[in-house]
Amino acid sequence: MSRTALRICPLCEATCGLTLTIEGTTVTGARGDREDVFSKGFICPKGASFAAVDGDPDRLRAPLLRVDGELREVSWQEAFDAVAARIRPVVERHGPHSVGIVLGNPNVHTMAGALYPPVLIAGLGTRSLFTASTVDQMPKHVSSGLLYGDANAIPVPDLDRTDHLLLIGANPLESNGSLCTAPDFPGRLKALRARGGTLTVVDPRRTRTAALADRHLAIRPGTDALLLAAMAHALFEEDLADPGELAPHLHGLDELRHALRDFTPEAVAVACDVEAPLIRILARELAAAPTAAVYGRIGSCTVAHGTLASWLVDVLNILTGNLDRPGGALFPQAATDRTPRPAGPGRGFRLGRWHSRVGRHPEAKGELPLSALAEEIDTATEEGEPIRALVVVAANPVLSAPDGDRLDKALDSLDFMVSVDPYLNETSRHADVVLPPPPPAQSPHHDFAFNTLAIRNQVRYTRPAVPLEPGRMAETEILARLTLAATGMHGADPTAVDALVVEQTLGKAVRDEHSPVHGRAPEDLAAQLTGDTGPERRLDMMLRLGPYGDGFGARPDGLSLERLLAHPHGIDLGPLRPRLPQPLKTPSGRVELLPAPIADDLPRLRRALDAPPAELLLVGRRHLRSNNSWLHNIPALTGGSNRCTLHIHPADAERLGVRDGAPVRVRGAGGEVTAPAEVTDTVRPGVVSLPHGWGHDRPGTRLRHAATEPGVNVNQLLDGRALDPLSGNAVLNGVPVELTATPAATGSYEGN
Ligand SMILES: Nc1nc2c(c(=O)[nH]1)N[C@H]1C(S)=C(S)[C@@H](COP(=O)(O)OP(=O)(O)OC[C@H]3O[C@@H](n4cnc5c(=O)[nH]c(N)nc54)[C@H](O)[C@@H]3O)O[C@H]1N2
Ligand SMILES: Nc1nc2c(c(=O)[nH]1)N[C@H]1C(S)=C(S)[C@@H](COP(=O)(O)OP(=O)(O)OC[C@H]3O[C@@H](n4cnc5c(=O)[nH]c(N)nc54)[C@H](O)[C@@H]3O)O[C@H]1N2
Ligand code: SF4
Ligand SMILES: [Mo]
Repeated sequence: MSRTALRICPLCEATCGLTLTIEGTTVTGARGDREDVFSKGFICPKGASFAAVDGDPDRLRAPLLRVDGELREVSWQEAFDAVAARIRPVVERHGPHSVGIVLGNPNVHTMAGALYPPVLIAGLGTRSLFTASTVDQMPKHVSSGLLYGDANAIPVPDLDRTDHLLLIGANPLESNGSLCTAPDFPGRLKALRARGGTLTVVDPRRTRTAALADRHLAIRPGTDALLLAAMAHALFEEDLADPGELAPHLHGLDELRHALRDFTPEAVAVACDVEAPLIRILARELAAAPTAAVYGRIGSCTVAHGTLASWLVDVLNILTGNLDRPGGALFPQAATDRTPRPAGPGRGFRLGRWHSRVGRHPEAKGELPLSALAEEIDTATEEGEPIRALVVVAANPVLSAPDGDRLDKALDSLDFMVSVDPYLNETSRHADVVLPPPPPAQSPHHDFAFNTLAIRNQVRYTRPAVPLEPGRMAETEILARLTLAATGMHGADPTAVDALVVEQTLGKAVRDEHSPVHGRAPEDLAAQLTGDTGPERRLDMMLRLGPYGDGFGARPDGLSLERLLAHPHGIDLGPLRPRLPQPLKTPSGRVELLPAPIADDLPRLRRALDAPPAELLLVGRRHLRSNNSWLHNIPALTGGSNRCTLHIHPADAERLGVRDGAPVRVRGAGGEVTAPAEVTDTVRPGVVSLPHGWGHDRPGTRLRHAATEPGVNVNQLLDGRALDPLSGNAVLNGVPVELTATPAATGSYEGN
């Protein structure tokens, strides 16, 4: 007999509600949940393939332990015993920083990833923390930290109400959006145009998003900061800079104007390959629109001036009065946010509180650059111990970070490595212990992170759609047990981790005079928590303490887990609302328009004006049916146009003797790969594009379908040295490369 169950999709940031069809305990289909308060039935091909993703026969079913060089299935007990026995001696002998932690992208798509890594990091006391953020959005965190005093205060474009969207280096028609959670992003862009609004897309490729736009600027990769600086300059010069109601909350407007004086449209035009009059038009359009939002993503972050570009995105929103107003870019307020404290000065945001040992990279948000992981393992210095043990949760840095070959070797040299991963892949194959989480249908879901980035305030929670298979362990319990094993409390009840967090959080809340539970007894509050599991009780606690919460009875109409469970399709909490100055945590209590680290980095941007452009620059791309490195094993999501080919413009192909379909050798600072050419005028001249997440041809993995069409690892072209200095973010776009048409131009694909 078949039944249905609701499950929020974990496969991208859009967080669509799905209705799963279930036969017995097997998911057999998925469709969009039309009653979902946020996604209203939208689904994409990935969500529609949920059953195949969930039921992939290559998913690991039991923990693996390396015995005599080989990974063998063992019991959970044996696996955690090994973790405890092997990590603790490393900590005791070499100190906490010799244990590294790597957190990958899916952690923001699981409850386990939101709730337990912070406890693990604090418990270990290690500074060797690396996450996918430094190959992604760290520049935006740094920019927000400096502007607003809070690295997580990221304004999102008000897609449904804006009159004008300037979209930079993002391709939501393939990615479905990022740092802007919006189910049916494509439909919302079409609606923007249908209501008379305008869409401008800045991208070196004519993407499907660009094809939808009123205007597409095929900018030279890596030069967006120059373009945006020139637009800001034009606003000042033409007296169009008018922050309006924001003015009392701003600090440094005159200094900003002065700092941008050299970046005239005429000065940047050659570097950006965008004509100066057009830059002025863009600035005027932005200022003239009744409301407008500037929004930048991967193409504006993973570049040499990523932090400056991210900062300038917000600067333009501020100068045109669009920050924090409907139709502009606003700060969401999620249900599990802390109760907002009254506006006032805060502690601010600091960079570089410590540095990486080898490359001396400053920490950002407590993290070191993922690009530096290999050297932190394979290079000894007098500074301190190299990393000798590694905890990897939901990450595949061998493919997603620069120079996978070096990282491959470095991982092999570790004393101990544990991976929490459903697959034996390019990274987890190096682990001594692999702890496989259950498939998503067996896991609960709540979007702690993405609700803070959503274009509408709303809250949804789905319980596991099917029970845990025998022999499976919930990922929340895996991470709780891993935390205990790694921090010297091996064998303790895993619910102790939740109890500890609850005790600390409630203890703090009752001491906080602005909390709805001020002065109450933490034990009484803890006793009121509902939920079947530790993670559910923690969700209940966060909801009840949060901005919409019931305050444990103080606001009887407020949110709680119980209330949420009574609304299986979610609860809409309304459109984004202006919130300033409350979110500001700068010491001045105002928006710091020209923070010192930004001002200090501007000379580097000025020098970029005179740098001769490389002949060929590499950029990435995403495909609608992809998800970084880990969906190439699903037959329904591969094939067709979802291939690892090198996009090259016809003029470049002709000049370099490259034929469509023929293998081309691409060389970069970190190595070379050979991929078939796809001659297309969707890339601008002087730019080639390879997607990331491919290169499934290493031995010792268990990704049978992915191995049939492995593709090549684009990140092998990088050596890890090119970083945005403020954020430590890898430069993944705008990378100089050289091409050689291989002589065997047979038209067939031979890989490397
Ligand atoms: N050249 C280039 N490189 C890039 C990018 C680019 O645009 N260009 N993009 C970058 C970006 S934005 C990101 S976010 C990173 C992503 O980089 P990563 O986070 O390293 O890579 P993913 O491919 O998302 O791999 C996630 C891992 O998690 C596992 N996994 C899947 N589901 C679960 C789960 O529920 N629980 C657990 N524990 N594990 C799970 C998968 O098997 C896989 O091993 O890649 C970056 N790399
Ligand atoms: N289908 C699919 N969806 C995904 C993912 C996936 O792998 N596949 N990954 C998820 C993740 S982890 C993330 S972070 C998001 C990313 O979401 P997006 O940022 O929307 O993703 P991309 O498709 O990489 O879009 C980046 C665009 O920037 C362009 N670009 C490259 N260099 C430059 C430059 O210098 N300047 C400008 N202006 N543009 C440039 C590229 O051509 C590309 O079209 O997507 C998420 N969603
Ligand atoms: S758009 Fe994203 S969240 Fe929605 S169904 Fe597709 S993959 Fe899932
Ligand atoms: Mo990402």
